[in-house]
Amino acid sequence: MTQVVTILVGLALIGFILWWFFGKHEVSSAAATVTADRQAADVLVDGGYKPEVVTLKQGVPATLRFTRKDPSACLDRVVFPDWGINRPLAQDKVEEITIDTSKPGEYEWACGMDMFHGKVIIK
Ligand SMILES: [Cu+2]
Repeated sequence: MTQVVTILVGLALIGFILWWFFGKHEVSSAAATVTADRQAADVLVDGGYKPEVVTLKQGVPATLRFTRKDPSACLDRVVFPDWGINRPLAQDKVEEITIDTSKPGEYEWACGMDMFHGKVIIK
């Protein structure tokens, strides 16, 4: 009997880990909306970044629209170290950041203190 319970608890735990991993991944990733010769994606800044991963098409001019809802000073800047971008985010305002999509790759962004992270994937 004890063994059965142990196995059930183990399976439940594995299920939970899979759900956590898969669910989180699914929620936090998004592709940009491509219209004619431009693409854009919205990122909500509220206790982190939603989505955390934005996929962009290579060669199509791109804009990321950051909207900060979070009142904490922690998230009041967004930094893209690869492109030398360091932009203040005013609360409840949309900050548009133009992204150079000429080179494919993965480019991380972070808050001003490097605590919260997001990523742009260009392909
Ligand atoms: Cu921070």
